[in-house]
This record gives sequence, C-alpha cells and structure tokens, in this order.
Amino acid sequence: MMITYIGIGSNVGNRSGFCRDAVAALEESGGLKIEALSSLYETTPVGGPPQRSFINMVARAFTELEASALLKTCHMIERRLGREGSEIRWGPRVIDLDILLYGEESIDELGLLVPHPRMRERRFVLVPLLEIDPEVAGPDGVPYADSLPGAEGEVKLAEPFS
Ligand code: PH2
Ligand code: MG
Ligand code: MG
Repeated sequence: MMITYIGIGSNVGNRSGFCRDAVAALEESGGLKIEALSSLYETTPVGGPPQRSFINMVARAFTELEASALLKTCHMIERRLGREGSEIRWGPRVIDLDILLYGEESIDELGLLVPHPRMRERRFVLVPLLEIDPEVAGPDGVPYADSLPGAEGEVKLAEPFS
C-alpha cells in the first residue's frame, strides 16, 4: 500500500466542477482510496500563453496500484472528462491530473517523473499540498514547506471542498 498525492487543475469551463468530477472519478476507479482533500484554490497561470486563472487542489490517497498503472488511471479520467491531449504545453486544459508524490519513491520512467519535477517552484501545488499535510517532505527529506517562500504564482482560497 502506497500513499500518493495527486495534483488536480482546470482552467476551462466549470473549473471547480471538473476538479470535483475528477475526485469522484478517482474514487470510482477502484484503484485508490482517497483519504484527504484540500480546498479549491484560484491560482494565477504559471507558464504557457496568456490564459484564464486555474482552479487547483490536491488529493491524498492510498493505492495498491503501481505508479505506471496510477498514471494510466489519471490519463483515462482526463480523457473521460473531455481532455483532448492536443493542448499546447502549459496551455488551457479542462482537467489535469498529475502524480505529485508516490510514497518516498523517485521515479524516472517514460512519461512519468515523480516527485513532479516542478512542484517545489509552484505555489498552486504547494499551498493545497501543505493544507492537507503541513509536514510532508520529498524523497530527499526536504520539507515542501521550505520551498513555499521562493515559489511562483498567486494562490487564493476559492471554496472549501465540502
Ligand atoms: N498547470 C500547468 C501550467 N500552469 N498554472 C496554474 N496556476 N495551475 C496549473 O494547474 C497549471 C499552471 C501545466 O499542467
Ligand atoms: Mg500539470
Ligand atoms: Mg499533467
């Protein structure tokens, strides 16, 4: 059994609706048991073209899935919620599910880098992550709270999850 953190984001259409649908789909996928959810945050876009602000959140779950199978589940849910897979890099997307952490593992496989390589620089990841687990650290042992002051972007609370 592994503990994993998944970053969820949307900046097209009903942004918080897509994030909530993604949480429901993760729960229904059967591969994981969600046991903590952050609030939903409105966040300024980091990178990419000029675009609408995002809604971002983080889920923590237990899973029996291998990281590669978890990634497949995330991609399946993205497609089911209407993601085309043809967006420009860091551009607008209806839904984005990123594996942020998978236990204490460092993974470098085709299409999968864990911890997420840019999470320390992104306030839209760190703020919801630290809301659910203020003490969380990377496989390197460095707490993510240490990265918050230097991270990029503006984040404000949009709505509680429930
Ligand atoms: N995702 C990106 C690029 N930039 N900016 C914000 N605020 N939130 C995101 O989820 C996001 C982003 C690529 O996945
Ligand atoms: Mg992403
Ligand atoms: Mg992604």
